[in-house]
Amino acid sequence: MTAAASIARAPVSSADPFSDGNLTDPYPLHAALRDAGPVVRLERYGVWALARHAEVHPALADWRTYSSASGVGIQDFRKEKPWRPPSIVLEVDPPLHDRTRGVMGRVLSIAAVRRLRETFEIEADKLVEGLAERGTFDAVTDLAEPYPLKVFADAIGIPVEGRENLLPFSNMVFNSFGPRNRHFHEAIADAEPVLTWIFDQCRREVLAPGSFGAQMFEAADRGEITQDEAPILVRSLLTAGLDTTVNGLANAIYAFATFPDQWRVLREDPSLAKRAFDEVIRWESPVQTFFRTTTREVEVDGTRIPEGEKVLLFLASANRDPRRWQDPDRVDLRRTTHGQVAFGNGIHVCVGQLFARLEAEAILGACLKRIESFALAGEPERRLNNTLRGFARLPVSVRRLN
Ligand code: QZP
Repeated sequence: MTAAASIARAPVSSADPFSDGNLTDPYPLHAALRDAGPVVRLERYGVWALARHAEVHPALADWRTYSSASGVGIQDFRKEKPWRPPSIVLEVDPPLHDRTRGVMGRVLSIAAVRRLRETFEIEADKLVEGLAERGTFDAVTDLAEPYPLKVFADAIGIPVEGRENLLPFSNMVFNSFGPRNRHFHEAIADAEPVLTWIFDQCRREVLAPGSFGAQMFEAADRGEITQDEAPILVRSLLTAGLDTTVNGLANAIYAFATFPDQWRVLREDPSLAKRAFDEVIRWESPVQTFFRTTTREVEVDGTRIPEGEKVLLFLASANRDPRRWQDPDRVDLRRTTHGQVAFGNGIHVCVGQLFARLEAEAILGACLKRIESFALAGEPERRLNNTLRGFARLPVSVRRLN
């Protein structure tokens, strides 16, 4: 079968998933793509879309067919120079992937969670206590941003000074996975000082002893990676570990302000706190989409995708696919979230997810002790990004317990 014939066979959409309209409210597009078929050709970009859970979940697990080595953005590294030097854990396949992934996994381990849990909880309590006292605050700028920028940046081991560069940096990287639209160009408009600062924080001399960052260099000392690779893995922590959890935490507060009955459910049964975050990120996935590249011609439920093609995986759409989830647009802490793909699936599944969960549990736990209910206190303001879904502003008011 030729490429031309296969293109004719898949339904075609002229939609732009990265338009302001679709970034503001992606769910009608997701439904249309799912309903169009198991694979849809996005003619505007010359890429293929998978939007149903039945296709997204197994595609994520099939790294041989759906490669990351050509980049997980719309850019094909074999045809264009990558916007940034590629990640040696994200933008790579086995066997190269496995050595660096092993180092990351050992650093971000359960043992590390045990070591840091108390610190993360103390910081969450301090922050939430002040906010509960105030009663009205911005869940983004007063809570979801400062918390990871304190606890996770401390854990990585970078100095406090200059941390205001971290979110602008991840805003660049997460926009760079999409097309060269306004969001990308605005994000990189003043990139140079930000990139210089980030590069500087990846050096051994600035990283606190015992920190995640320092441990990358210790892994190099043991010969698990090269000395040149250690700073690149520190960069991965700084890129992937902040803005993702910022949006996850903001989306969690938004969920409980939107579904106040679910906060009552959680208050009645705090043991649901672990599952609560999974359900929130199923419902409003911080990482909405990313790409893979086919290594061979592949048949997806009767439709062929040629070799060497970019495939856009709609994680957020799979997470709300009514073929997979009952009443998918509702937050329901009692549902089983098994199979949700907000952290991905397969060998690239989020390596930092234990820490994302720890942060969410610490914040929700601190809120459970002090907050009876959340309500929106103004119009939320979205922050549009080619990959991330979240807010620039989220005004909320809380009713304090007792
Ligand atoms: C970003 C890196 C959802 C992912 C695309 C998040 C991500 C993971 C890893 C890196 C960056 O290694 O730089």
